[in-house]
Amino acid sequence: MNKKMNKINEYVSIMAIFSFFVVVLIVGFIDDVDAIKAKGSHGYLSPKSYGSATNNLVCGDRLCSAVLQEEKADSISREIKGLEFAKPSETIELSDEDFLQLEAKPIVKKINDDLIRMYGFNGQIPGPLLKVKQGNNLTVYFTNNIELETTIHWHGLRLKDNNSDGFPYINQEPIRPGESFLYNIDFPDAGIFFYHPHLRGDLQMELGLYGNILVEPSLKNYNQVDLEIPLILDDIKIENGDVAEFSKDYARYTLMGRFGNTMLVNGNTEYNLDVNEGNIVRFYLSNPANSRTFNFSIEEHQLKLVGGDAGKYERESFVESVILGSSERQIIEVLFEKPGIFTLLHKTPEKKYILGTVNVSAKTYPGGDHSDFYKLKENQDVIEEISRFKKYFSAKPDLEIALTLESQIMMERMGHDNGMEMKQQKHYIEWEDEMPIMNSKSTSENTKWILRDKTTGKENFDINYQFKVGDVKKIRILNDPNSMHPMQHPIHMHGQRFLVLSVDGNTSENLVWKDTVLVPAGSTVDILVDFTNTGKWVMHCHILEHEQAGMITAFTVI
Ligand SMILES: [Cu+2]
Repeated sequence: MNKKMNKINEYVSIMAIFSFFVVVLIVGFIDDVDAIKAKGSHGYLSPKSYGSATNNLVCGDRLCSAVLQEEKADSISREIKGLEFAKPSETIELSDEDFLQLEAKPIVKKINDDLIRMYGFNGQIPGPLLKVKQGNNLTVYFTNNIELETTIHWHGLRLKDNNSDGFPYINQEPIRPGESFLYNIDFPDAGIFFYHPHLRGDLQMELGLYGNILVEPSLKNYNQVDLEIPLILDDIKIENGDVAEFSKDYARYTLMGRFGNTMLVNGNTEYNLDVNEGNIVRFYLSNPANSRTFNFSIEEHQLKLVGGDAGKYERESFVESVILGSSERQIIEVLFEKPGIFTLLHKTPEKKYILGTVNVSAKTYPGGDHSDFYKLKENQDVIEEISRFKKYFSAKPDLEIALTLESQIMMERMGHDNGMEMKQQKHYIEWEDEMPIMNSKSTSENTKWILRDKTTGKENFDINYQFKVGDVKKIRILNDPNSMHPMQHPIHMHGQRFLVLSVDGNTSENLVWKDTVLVPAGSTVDILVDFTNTGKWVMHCHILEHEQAGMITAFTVI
């Protein structure tokens, strides 16, 4: 009898332990379901829902479990002890079929008087300038040695290999700390492009992970110049001697984006370029700032605008300044005719920022004849290529997309004292953070930026457009003037190219192939997309906090 009771007791104990594990498993499953639901509601995978712990895998020189444990803290490490100092950006000239190693790792950088923990590609901010030729191919062996998961996106490159485009879960799995990934990239278009992470870009790009790719045209049809200079215009938000706080779990400043308070040109607060009197310089401008739109000019100099995102304009023109929304590029040529020190400027209707200087030395030897500089060229190759698309220019839009916002905190604060901030200044472009208090309280959890298909009413990742290679589609983008906070959105499309046909009904007279269009607040923009590359791609706002707060969709090209 006792024996039997013992058996029963043993059985009950085993069942109790078994039931306990079943409950644990079910709770775990519910957590996963919540994570999946969270994905759906935001339309974008929050870092919370990314992979779970791994046992004894080694990440770099530590156990992955230790790395993941560290990641559980809400904020990211700010430790600078033992880190190398950021090196200046080097130029790497590459040939066809070359192999390149890139590594992302923590470094320390001095910005004004502050030593700041940042990230760099190959220890550099900006990352190395990759110089390649149009039509070439490159293999990149990338190693992630930062403490967060990451990926690399090759911004503006119409890649043949969709798996190398870098969008997490669509093109590849996130690269965990200590892991590596092989990218296969090619360069069908000439121009200035850049590479950057596509996972928590708001955090990783702010901390220095970006670099330029200069693709030289296969036909030497650029103007003769004395110097070629890439200028990367950025800003960083510094508070109390460090970069303004990040959460590891969600993006902050999601209403207006993270506006910086310190301007950087090629990573420097005091950029200077030395040239000689009579030099012509071709500047390749790009803007990897989280949110800021730049209006770039050079004191006392005209800018010859020659190229945009993905190549040359149909016609060269002289302009006083060029505007670059986040992630846009512009190529300009400047003749420095007289000696002196001239400032590089970012001018808004209300403010003037000095970004750096150009020091022009007096000529000590007879220079060349630069009278050609004032002759503006028409690029027949570009005009002819674009003329093939003319028949679509006046067609009705194939798709209409509205850009708008749902914000809990703006709803809550209407009528409260912070309503003072909501004076509804309707600017075409928001040059500064106009509502800093509300912006600082906004996160990707309480803000939802929306990209909505007007026909189906579907939003963000629920849209799922389908196209075929060879399709040419007119897309009308309407930036809702009545949203809770109308502001500009730089809309970027992966893997394809487009023409900006018109803004508010005003037809563009001088076209250039692009991958990003700045849609001002309240404006309607028509773009004509040339679908050339197969795969699953994304289209999103390049204000990185807007992207994190949902303003992104995917489309498939077969
Ligand atoms: Cu946006």
